[in-house]
Amino acid sequence: MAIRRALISVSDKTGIVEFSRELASQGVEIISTGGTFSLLEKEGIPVIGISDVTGFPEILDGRVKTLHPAVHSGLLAVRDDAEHQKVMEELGLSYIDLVVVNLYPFKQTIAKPDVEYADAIENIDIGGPTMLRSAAKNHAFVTVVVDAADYAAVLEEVKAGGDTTLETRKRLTAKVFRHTAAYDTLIAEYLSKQTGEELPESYTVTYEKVQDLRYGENPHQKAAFYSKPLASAGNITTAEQLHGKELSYNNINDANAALAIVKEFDEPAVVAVKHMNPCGVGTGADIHEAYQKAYAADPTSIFGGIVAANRVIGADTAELLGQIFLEIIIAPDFTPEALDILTKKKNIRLMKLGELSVAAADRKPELLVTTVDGGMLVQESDVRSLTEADLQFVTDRKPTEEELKQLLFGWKVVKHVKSNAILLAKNNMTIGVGAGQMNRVGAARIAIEQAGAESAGAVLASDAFFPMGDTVELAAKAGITAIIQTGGSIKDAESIAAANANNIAMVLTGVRHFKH
Ligand code: 93A
Repeated sequence: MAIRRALISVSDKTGIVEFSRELASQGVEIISTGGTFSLLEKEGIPVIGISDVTGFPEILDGRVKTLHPAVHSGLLAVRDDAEHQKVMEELGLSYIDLVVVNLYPFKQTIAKPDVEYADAIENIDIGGPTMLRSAAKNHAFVTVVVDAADYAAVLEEVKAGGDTTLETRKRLTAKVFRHTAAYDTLIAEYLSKQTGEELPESYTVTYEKVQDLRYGENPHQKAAFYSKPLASAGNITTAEQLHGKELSYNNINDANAALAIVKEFDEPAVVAVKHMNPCGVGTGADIHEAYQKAYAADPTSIFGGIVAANRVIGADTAELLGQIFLEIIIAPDFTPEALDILTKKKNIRLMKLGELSVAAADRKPELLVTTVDGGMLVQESDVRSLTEADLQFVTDRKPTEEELKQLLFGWKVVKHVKSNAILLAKNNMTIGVGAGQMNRVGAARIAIEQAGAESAGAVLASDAFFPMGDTVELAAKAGITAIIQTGGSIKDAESIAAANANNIAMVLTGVRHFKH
């Protein structure tokens, strides 16, 4: 078989003139719709108007152009079926062997900040997907192209043999259904948002590939990076890279973890992350002070880490940041002087986040997806924040004002530490982080050991309740003066008694922050 007739109807006209000209020169007859027809005709390419095929005008503002049996029988007829051949002949219908369609720009339309609902609706393509589906279903005979990136390969095959190979048509068909599925999913997601039907009740979200990654967590694992089409600003998916090598899988994951922590704070804050856990977090009167604390928290682990800040980075902080090896610095922005300093370092990646306009307490949960073999788990992200009013004071001694401040600081960070998590804080910085242990007292040991002499007078935060009094005893020995924990264990009384015996002020949150 050979490709004799093509129907070309594209919204995105990139590359279409060259492709059509080449097809025409191969003797392919071209049929086209309104805008595409005008363009091809203007360029001197022989082209037949769709109305000449359907015997019907393009009507209703173009809503009905190609939705006609003359088009769809031309696409769907089984070429080697005698009955089909007979019907086509009797009704004077012609075969269409190639369809080149890309759809109304629904995504680009809803991405406009001031998009009108009616405009979004008008950009739901009906005729385009219908043609794509007809052609794709009949790929035994028909070639269907939805992506300009495939023009060259199709042309090459047509030039070589007059037709595409079945293998190519199968590949293009799968692509069509991926494309129309994503197109419809985006419409569903947009409409669900308009009616307030939020995820995860109706899981329809589709992701778009941002890029293939060099590899995954390890070099032998293939990987790619996807983003949600309606992702809000201020995320790793929307951040702009100003300098440095391409981000790796681990970079993206770690930067995302660092951002989640820094967004907990409305005051200037800096977070250093290593392997998804915070190794140093500090807040201060300005970002410079916050960075000095995040660094001092653990000057060893920050090396090769990822630093996130919630304020613009200036020259003074850039000087300090430039003194150690960091994989990434991500911040709302960098001053020109800071950029001058940091771009001198070849191996650092600089990411501009844009303004973090949402206050920590007002953040809406995002959707978290974890796959399991054969399925997936979907949950809201943990954006619960806490104020003093939520706390239950359970010991003889109430925390001092300073202890309370440090307890709330520690609580914001411990939420982001892999469970079981114990974190020590003092002077608005983390001084010891025990992450990912199978028992709580083990996590406490790690945090206390890391803090060393600093643990005297520090506070302790635990991501969940204490099943025993042993962690409290350990804390008391290290000189810790206040503890924040979930509460609700049957052994609460034991922990509270241990705290009272050691003059420790303990507060319960009633909220748990497991992170497994
Ligand atoms: O309005 S439609 O849903 N109805 C149709 O019958 C139809 N036929 C093609 N949209 C339709 N198209 C779309 O028009 C194509 O998918 C393509 O995106 C666009 C090309 O229009 P024009 O050639 O007029 O620029």
